[in-house]
Amino acid sequence: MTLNSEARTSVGVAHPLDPLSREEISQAVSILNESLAAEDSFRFVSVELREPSKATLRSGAVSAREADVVLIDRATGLAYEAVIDLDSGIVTRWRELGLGVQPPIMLDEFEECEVNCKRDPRVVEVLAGRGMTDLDLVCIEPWSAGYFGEDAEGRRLMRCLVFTRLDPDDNPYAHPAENLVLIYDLNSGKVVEIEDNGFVAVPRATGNYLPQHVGPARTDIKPIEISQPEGPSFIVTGNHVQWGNWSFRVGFTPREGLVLHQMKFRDKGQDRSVINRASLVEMVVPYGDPSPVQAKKNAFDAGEYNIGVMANSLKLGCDCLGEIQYFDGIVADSHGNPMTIKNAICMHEEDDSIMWKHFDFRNNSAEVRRSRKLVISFIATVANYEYGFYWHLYLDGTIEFLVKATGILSTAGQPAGEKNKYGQTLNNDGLYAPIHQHIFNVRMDFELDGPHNAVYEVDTEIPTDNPTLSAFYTVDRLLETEQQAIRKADSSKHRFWKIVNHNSRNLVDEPVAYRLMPTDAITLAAHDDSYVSQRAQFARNNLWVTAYDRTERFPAGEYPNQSTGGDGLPAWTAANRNITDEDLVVWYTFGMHHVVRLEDWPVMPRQHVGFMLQPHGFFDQNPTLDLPRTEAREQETPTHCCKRD
Ligand code: ABN
Ligand code: CU
Repeated sequence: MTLNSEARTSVGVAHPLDPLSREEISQAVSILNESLAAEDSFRFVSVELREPSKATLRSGAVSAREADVVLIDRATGLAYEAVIDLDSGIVTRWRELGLGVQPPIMLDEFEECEVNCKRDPRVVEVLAGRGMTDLDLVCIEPWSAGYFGEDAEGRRLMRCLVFTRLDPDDNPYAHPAENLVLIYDLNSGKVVEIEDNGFVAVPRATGNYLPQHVGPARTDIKPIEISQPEGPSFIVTGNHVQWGNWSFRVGFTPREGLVLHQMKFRDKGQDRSVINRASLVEMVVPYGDPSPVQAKKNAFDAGEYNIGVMANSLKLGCDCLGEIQYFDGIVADSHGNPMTIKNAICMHEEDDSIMWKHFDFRNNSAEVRRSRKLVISFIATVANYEYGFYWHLYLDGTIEFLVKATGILSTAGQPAGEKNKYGQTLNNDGLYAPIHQHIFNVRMDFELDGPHNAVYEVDTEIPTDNPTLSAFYTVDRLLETEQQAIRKADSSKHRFWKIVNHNSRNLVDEPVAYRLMPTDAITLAAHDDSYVSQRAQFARNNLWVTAYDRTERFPAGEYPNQSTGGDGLPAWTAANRNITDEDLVVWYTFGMHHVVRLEDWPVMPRQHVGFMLQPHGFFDQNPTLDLPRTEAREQETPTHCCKRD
């Protein structure tokens, strides 16, 4: 295919930013299988669209469809990056990554790892020593190995934790085999070491949440149906979405899951660019318990496991309610076969209370307009936890990103009856859940009215000359370089950050702007010298701003699995590039400081964290004045009685 963006759009589905189709994935894989990756020992970690450069997209020039492929040769332990030109069928780049660079863990490596661990007689023996004789009930959980000062000598390692079920639908996280770690090499398929840090009895008390365990469901919860008699207000053409004044393209990658491209807002008849590309690009979950096993739990669930590959197929009425538009996610399995995650992305509208209201008490009249949001989301299961990633677009130009965390705590065992200051005891049979954090990073390639933007930090200050003692005002400080823009939130200063375009002025001749409201602005609690802090430096600060470079995609580096640290944001910002009136990228770190509660067990009620981007002088006035009035209705007499005598 060599259609340009215009032509692709005109046929309705094909656009240079559309993810690779199943056919394109197969084509890229067969080109490699017939040439550089002909040996059986090759595995495909990811096959994804190589996005055209911004310059190509902007020019509307013909752009080749290209695939970025990451592979591993298990025989040698070496990993490779390849670029395939799908139009000409040529491998245009083939690069060996160097011994020790470990691409993300593949889905079928999970299963292989479990099977092979259970085949090892040494493992069988150590499990039996802890009372786990029924291997069908044992769950081997493949945690990423991380890096703790030891050279892995090119091995592709997992630190596998062990849990067991008491029966086939029992929750295994109630029964951790504490102090036991199986160190497994995914390339050789062998257990390389069994780390036994001392016997702790496996807790036996159950923690189940299925109806057969908790009993009959309550009957007082009546159905809620969302009805949109005239259908939803969005228009979907291929991967392009128009909703109210918003328009954007939906993308999906193995590493990030949902990606929003080319987000624009129509203002006075013109589509104004806001963000060119936005996605969740990394997360890290460090545990604060220094015990031998827990101290090494630091999953980078996006970069080490490819969180898009772990996306769920969403179900109407369960994961999403209303008039839903689904998008599939197409990825490759480790043999390069295309795999469709049906309904991986859900898009729908939600009523959102009032947008604005005023009651003019002098003439006794009220004007109200209702708000609604467009929700675009996906949910990934990363072993024990579920993460729902939700973009919310509002009619007034606000953008919100929320992560909803649910699923099951990662648990640990201690002697029954003991307590542990590093975690919450969950029962009296030795089960506890260590304190930990979930820290996320979102990458936003801002293009506010064009690519040349700048960022200010806005603090609220009290003037030194303050006779009334009541004065306060905001001070804008331009963050001129990458180093200046490594910042933490500061609620004592009511701090926020403002992305501006100096060349695009609003009604009062100020640069148009969006502001980033730094909510849930946590940073790493672990010591700066800790291994996890070295590897996840993005999580030491809330704000980073970099000069745009299409190769700078992931804040802990392209390959965080077993990384030793320093890659990604710390390396790029060491160049201290100018970020004033440049094409720039904003990276925001936020998250959930998870001090575990009893209520989080046995399955966690959803918690959410996130942040908001709001127009701040981007429009000349409230952009929702033209929203239609809605009909006031008489309350109908409830058909189902709500009164009790
Ligand atoms: N939640 C951490 C994790 C991810 C994948 C596999 C095991 C554990
Ligand atoms: Cu948690």
